[in-house]
Amino acid sequence: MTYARLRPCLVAIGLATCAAPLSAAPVNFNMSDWVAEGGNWTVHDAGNTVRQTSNSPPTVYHSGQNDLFSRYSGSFRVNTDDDDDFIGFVIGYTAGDIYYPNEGLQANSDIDYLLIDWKQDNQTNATLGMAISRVTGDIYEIGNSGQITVQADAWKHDGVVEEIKRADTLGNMGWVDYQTYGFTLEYLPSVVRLHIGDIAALEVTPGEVGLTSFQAGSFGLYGFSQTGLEVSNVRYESLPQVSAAVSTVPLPAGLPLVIAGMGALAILRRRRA
Ligand SMILES: [Ca+2]
Ligand SMILES: [Ca+2]
Ligand SMILES: [Ca+2]
Repeated sequence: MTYARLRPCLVAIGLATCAAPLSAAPVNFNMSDWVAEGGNWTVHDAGNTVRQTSNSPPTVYHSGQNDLFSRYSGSFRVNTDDDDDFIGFVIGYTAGDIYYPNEGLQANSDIDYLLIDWKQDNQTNATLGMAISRVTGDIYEIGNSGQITVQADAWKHDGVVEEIKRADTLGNMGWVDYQTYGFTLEYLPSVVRLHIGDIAALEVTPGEVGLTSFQAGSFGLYGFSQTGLEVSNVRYESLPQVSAAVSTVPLPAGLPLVIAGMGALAILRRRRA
């Protein structure tokens, strides 16, 4: 191996990153096996499309797998002009984080995930636009009368729903009836990134949320008090797990000697200093 080929690996070790093509190619994700919690989620087109058709308390439809180190993309739309409430995504979600007593789930004691929600219009206690929040408690809310819903933490971004930041551009803009939006969402221990079409809507680090690292959990779709959400063509891609990747990069023969030589040089320099 020539030095020119060796060098990127040396740089990679120094920066704890590597340009090697370690991520899997994106694949279409059959959503038939995802997990519904609340709402009325139905699967169409052999798992290529899901719809949520209930004006319901907070509800999710999640992958049921660990989606840390992943990229999701796809499209969504609200297929009705009825109502003006919340759609969105959850990240780092664990089954039962929204506790539905009637569905036999057990209440989780350590709820902690991210919620990206998007409201179409202003309404009592709720602001139109997209935001990301850290959720640390059960946001299930019995009933859906105006009086109850508009007092819910997920409605107000209050209590167990701590709003972290509004989205760029979309933070003060509602979604549009019948409009199809493309999305790309990346979930890594060090960052969450969301693009809506060409808009870099959100980029959040754990430090902004009060964490040292984002945690394992599922990607999911979200609705609250809004019927007609349709999500299609979801593709999934696993991203390189950097620390593991670096440790498993095979060292070319001779490289350990190069590194040992560099270490000896450093010791000599320190002794001379
Ligand atoms: Ca509407
Ligand atoms: Ca409404
Ligand atoms: Ca509603």
